[in-house]
Amino acid sequence: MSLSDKDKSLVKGIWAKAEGKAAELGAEAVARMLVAYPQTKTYFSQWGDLSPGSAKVKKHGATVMTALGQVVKNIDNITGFLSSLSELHAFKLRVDPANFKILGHNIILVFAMYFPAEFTPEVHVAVDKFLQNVALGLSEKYR
Ligand code: HNI
Repeated sequence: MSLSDKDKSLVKGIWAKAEGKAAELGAEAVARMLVAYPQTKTYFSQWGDLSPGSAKVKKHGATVMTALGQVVKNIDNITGFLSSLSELHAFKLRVDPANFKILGHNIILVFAMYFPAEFTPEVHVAVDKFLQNVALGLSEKYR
C-alpha cells in the first residue's frame, strides 16, 4: 500500500509537531508495547527493569523515534533506507516481524493521545499507512 503525496505531506506535518517531543512519545510507545503486549519483552530480557519510565525503556524509545524521524525524511525510499536496520532485526536481533505491527499500533495510539486535535481521521490513515510501510521495510530482509 503505497503512500500518496497527500499521505506523505500529512505524515510530515504531524511529525513536525511531534519532533520536539520525539523522545517522550517514543518512550511512551515502547513502554506501552512492553506492558500491553508482554510477549515483546523477550527481546529485552537483558535489560533488567522494563517498567515504564525505566532508563533503558526511555533510551530505546528515543532511539526508535529518531530512526522513524529519519524514515520520514526518506519517505520516498522507505525500504531502501531501512535495509540495514532490517538486516539487524532479522539476523542479529531475530525479532519476529509481527512485532513491528504491534509497535506501530502503540505509536499510533501515542500520537492520538498527544495530539487529539491534530490527529484527524485523514492523519490517522496516513500515519497508519506510513507505519505499515515501515513494518514492510523492516521485514524486507527476512527471506
Ligand atoms: Ni528495534 C534496536 C529501530 C521495532 C527490538 N531498533 C534498534 C535500533 C533502532 C531500532 C534504530 C538501534 C540499532 C543499532 O543499535 O544500530 N526498531 C526500530 C524501528 C522499529 C523497531 C524503527 C519499528 C518502528 N525493535 C522493534 C520491535 C522490537 C525491536 C517491534 C521487538 C519487539 N530493536 C529491538 C532490539 C534492539 C533494537 C532488541 C537492540 C536493543 C539494545 O540496545 O540492545
